[in-house]
Amino acid sequence: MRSLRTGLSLTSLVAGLALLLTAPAAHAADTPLRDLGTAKGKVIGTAVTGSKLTGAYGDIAGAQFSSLTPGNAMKWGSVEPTQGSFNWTEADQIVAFAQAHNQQVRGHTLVWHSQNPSWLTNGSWTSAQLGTLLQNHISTEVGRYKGKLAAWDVVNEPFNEDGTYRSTLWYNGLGADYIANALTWARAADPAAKLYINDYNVEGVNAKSTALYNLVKSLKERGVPIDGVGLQAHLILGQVPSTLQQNIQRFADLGVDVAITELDIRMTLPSDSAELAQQKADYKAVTAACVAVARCVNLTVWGFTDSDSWVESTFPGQGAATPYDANYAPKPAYYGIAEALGGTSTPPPTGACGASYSVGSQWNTGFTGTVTISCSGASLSSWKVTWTYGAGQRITQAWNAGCTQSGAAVTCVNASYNGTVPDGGSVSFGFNASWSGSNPVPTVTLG
Ligand code: G2I
Repeated sequence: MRSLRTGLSLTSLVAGLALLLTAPAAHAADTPLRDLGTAKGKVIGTAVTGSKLTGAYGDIAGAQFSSLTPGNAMKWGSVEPTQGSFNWTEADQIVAFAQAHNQQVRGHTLVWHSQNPSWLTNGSWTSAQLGTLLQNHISTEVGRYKGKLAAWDVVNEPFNEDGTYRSTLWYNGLGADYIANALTWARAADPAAKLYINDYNVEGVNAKSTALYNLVKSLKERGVPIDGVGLQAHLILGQVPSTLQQNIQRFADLGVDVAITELDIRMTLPSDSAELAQQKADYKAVTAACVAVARCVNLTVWGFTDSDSWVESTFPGQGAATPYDANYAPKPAYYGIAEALGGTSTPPPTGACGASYSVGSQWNTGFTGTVTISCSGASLSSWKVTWTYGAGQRITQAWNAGCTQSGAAVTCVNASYNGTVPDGGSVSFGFNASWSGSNPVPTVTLG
């Protein structure tokens, strides 16, 4: 398994590297975020969609992160769409992927007001029936993954902005002690999993985070099992709370772990280089706040690529909230995280366009490749990318570009429809090629 991981790391290392004209080799030795995190005692995670865990998405998820959170797959509506009829397919797939890549899994989430099955929300239940349903749900799901998950977001989003309890199926039906009971049932089903309460807008010191603080304090005083708080951190560009580190510290001082569980930082589209630079600073500030507090154990992004983020469909005109763009090129935000974790790599310079080359799937005689042209602080109206193969590889087919090969020299130019690369944007093309013996990654040149 170790050698498998090494192989995947290499592939996605390449996928994640922008070999820019102005700094060609500086990124080749970039250390994956998960390894930078390990050196700081932090687990670095991402939310994932199970069906996407192949190709470049799977390579990056496996190589860069040491923790996975199913974005939707473990929610009640996903696992028990019809009462008594369970679907664990995607959740199991994510757990298996994590095990194969030596990653933790954060279970998300057991008790929430959203994404519940309609049979549950439309039913009319007595308080006793509701309690039994919840206990069985927790026992069944936590029990299924007993010993396999590092943590569970047991209760999600229990508070209103003013710190009062949110009016939900659970609060209305069971009273505030649904939280203590859920934690107790989860502990019984998997004593090894760390049990969290998770919420949003609790990153800084405010009425909501103070309500969470008071709840955790009283749960601990009562001996209710609570191991951590999750600060979701769905943030807006330029608005990292100034009290973030102080807030993390006050929870740590209560004797619980803290995780940044759903970090993303959204901006007004289309993104430009100034926004991307601010986003880098914001990601760096959040990561640094976690690094500064020993009990901040996990920093998880809510999707690592802009192609797998909830933001654009939820906030019209907003997006680009994650550390990789939609073509899997690392954005300045990626380097913000890396730098706060002590990474020494030089991020792509601003005011430049560059091209990166990555190998996607590879079989015994062939492989699929992707080249991404990205611009930051500059733009293009047409492009040409060239490289020289060092081991006899031959392009057999290309799409979204016109490619020719003469001897070892490959030249690819834009198609009629994708010559424009805007500031802060990127364009990708793909190809199939043959190889034998070895398949080293060539240095690509844009120009
Ligand atoms: O809303 C952002 C997050 C806030 N904190 C709790 C998280 O669990 C929540 O995640 C999001 C998922 O990232 C979205 O993917 O939760 C949303 C639902 O509240 C998820 O959106 C749903 C869509 O609403 C459904 O239409 C869709 O079928 O995703 C489903 C699966 O793709």
